[in-house]
Amino acid sequence: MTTLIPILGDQLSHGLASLRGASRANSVVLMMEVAGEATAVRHHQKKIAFLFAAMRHFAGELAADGWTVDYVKLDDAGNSQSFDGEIVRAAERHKVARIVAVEAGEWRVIAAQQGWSDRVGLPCDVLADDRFLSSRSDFAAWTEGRKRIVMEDFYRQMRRQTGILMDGADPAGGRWNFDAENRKTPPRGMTYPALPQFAPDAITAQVLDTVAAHFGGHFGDLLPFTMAVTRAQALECLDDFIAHRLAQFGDFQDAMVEGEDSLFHSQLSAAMNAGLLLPREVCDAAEAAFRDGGVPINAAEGFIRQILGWREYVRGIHWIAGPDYTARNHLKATRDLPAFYWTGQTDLRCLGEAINATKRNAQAHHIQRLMVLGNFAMLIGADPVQVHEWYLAVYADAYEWVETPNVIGMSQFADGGLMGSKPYAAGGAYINRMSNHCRKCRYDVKKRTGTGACPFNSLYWDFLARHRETLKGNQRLWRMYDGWDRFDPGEQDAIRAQVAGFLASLPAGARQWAIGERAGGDRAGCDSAGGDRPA
Ligand code: FAD
Ligand code: DLZ
Repeated sequence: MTTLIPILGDQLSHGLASLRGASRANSVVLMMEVAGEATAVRHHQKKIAFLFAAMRHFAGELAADGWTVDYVKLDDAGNSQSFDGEIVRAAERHKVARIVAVEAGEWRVIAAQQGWSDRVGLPCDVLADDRFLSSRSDFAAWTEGRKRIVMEDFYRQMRRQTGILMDGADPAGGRWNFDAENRKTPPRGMTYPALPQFAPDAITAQVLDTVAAHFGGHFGDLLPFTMAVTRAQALECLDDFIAHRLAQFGDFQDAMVEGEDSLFHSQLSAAMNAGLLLPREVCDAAEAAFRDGGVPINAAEGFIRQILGWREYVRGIHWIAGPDYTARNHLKATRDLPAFYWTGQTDLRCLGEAINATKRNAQAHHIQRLMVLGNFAMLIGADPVQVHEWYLAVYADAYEWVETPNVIGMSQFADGGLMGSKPYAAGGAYINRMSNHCRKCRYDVKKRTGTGACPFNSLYWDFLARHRETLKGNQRLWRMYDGWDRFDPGEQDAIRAQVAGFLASLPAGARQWAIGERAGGDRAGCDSAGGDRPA
């Protein structure tokens, strides 16, 4: 009576629910590299390499721990290149009696999991993914009867529930939130600690060859590849962050600096979302550093809020929003995402920096994602589906459970306010305050209209004016509308003309891929609600 335990690429945790309840003697763990996933959107080359390398190392660890592991490599003969096909083949290979899986983080894959029982004619249990601090049902229960589903309220509830950063019934440090202290500008000449780097071993080197051969046409730089691909390496990264960067995380959390890709950020999201690190242990490590006196409260609280608060909150929103969330388009935005999101070739310095960091690392930090890339896409009226597909493809930490609430909700306001109470729209002044990009930019951040004016400025005002009917009832925006109304009609016309000219000059759109579409040649082997972000 063999049980088949499929483990997906973002389920690389030794304590996974399906493994916890299983016996090594009667189980076969199935892991599958399939082109269908790598091309569901054309994922960044580095993201595919990271996942395949992490999967192969994890399989090796399971085998060393006494599990029977059936690992299907991308190039293996007969690989059907889809989860469904591999489940059927493995069920036949191993004379399986039942399947036990853990629920995927994406509606598309959940639908596939729900069909496995019929496909193989065997029972298939799909267990809840309990690697989070709040379950799907707990979050849904928490939202019930609430007038507002606000991150800050949820976060306080999570602090109480978990006891993280609590002194009895009170928040450690006497306040729940120290965000007001977390918007500093880094002084000139500040230095930033280097990130740990891991030279590819023989397993990873083989993966790099596979990815180059099959997905070399995808966005992003495959090399150099220095990412952590095992739990031991991820723990090293966590220790390094706590020792060298956490203390200043809070102060400079929202800063952007030319040529500095990571600043004081943890860069732990890819490892956490693949399951190499668990959120509780990351929060505990940050709290311990605070309790030991090495890290100030604004840093520890600011960091823990990102994980215990935002990460859990966005996951909860993903599940309550349902499978049609990505189809929401509250602002009726239809413009193609400009081609430079895929090439990095733009003379807007802040966008170029963020896109090129993304290209190099499959990573960009929060303010780049929200206030540069997302803000620009929303201001120009980019189609939210295209924006969603871009984010899902290009970031190593992107899976729908975490990406869609951030993109469809927080950054594009396409959900009309389920996730945030107002759009995160900003002009050039915000980017200038939080970065040193504008100094070297060819556009003048102080100018709203005329030759060389920073496009963010006119786009910001035009966005507000364009969406007045939709947004005018929003109490948090009256000050901005007051600002618009103070412009004389001539200035308002000049802003509109400036935007029309700019939009006409944008490079033609380049929708690379749509979920569900497949191109033969690309198949391998075959074909602010919480109020703690600026606005
Ligand atoms: P740090 O700044 O060090 O933060 C610590 C941790 O907090 C992160 O590792 C992450 O686990 C968590 N976190 C912080 N903010 C969020 C958030 N808003 N949602 C979820 N977790 C959060 N994060 C992803 O993990 N995957 C995504 O696909 C993703 N897409 C995003 C898209 C947009 C438009 C925006 C605005 C944000 C997105 N984020 C996403 C959140 C955030 O930008 C990244 O988690 C962060 O940049 C990862 O870098 P880091 O590990 O250095 O984070
Ligand atoms: C993202 C991704 C990619 C590119 N490739 C694979 C793969 O070959 N095998 C696998 O098990 N998982 C992969 N993943 C992650 C899945 O897409 C992810 O598990 C689902 O989207 C659910 O979150």
